[in-house]
Amino acid sequence: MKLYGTSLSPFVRKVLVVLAEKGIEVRHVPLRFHDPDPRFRAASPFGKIPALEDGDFLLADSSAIIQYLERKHPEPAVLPRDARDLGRTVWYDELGDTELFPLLIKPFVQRVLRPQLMKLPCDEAVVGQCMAEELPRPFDYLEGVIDGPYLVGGAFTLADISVVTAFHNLHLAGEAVEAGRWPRLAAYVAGILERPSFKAALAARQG
Ligand SMILES: N[C@@H](CCC(=O)N[C@@H](CS)C(=O)NCC(=O)O)C(=O)O
Repeated sequence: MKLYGTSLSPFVRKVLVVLAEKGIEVRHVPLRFHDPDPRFRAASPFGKIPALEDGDFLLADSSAIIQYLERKHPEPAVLPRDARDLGRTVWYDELGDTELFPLLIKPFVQRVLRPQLMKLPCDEAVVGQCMAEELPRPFDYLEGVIDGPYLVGGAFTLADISVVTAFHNLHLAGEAVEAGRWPRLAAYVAGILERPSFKAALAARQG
């Protein structure tokens, strides 16, 4: 099995965490998005990362890949069996992908990607606005729903993976959740990032 995509991507990291949780052996190919590699482009028609190659089966999109891996390697489960817990897990997966990612990635784009990869200047005003005006709304929401180490059903699930994955990019940009203002969220994120599967994903190759 081959996984395409640098571990700097929060979406690739989601899949790396699931592979580690399930103990699935994988060959990690840490290419960047829009790489011209023909097998990668066959798996990911729009050039986005991650993409998976499992024999003759090709698949893109972190959530699609994780659904596939869960069905093929059911234990340990990252998707709950209970109907309500499953629905809430999918909700948090969407929240991570579509609400948190676009905001948590902004400081990383400005302070890491633009200067180091694009040779463009960082716009600190974008970072300041994101931290002061944009992230407080989802942070307030998460502070209100967190009441333990996991988001759904008292167990580690895709909900935790998807919500926490992009916080690592926030940290790489030198920012973090202000623990005085959002104590539950800060403790929750720190706890999830300490899991061995997350540590393995964070240590995976970037390029
Ligand atoms: N819904 C996709 C999103 C993947 C995605 O947007 N990945 C970014 C890298 S973090 C990418 O490839 N961007 C290139 C593009 O948008 O064309 C998933 O869950 O895998």
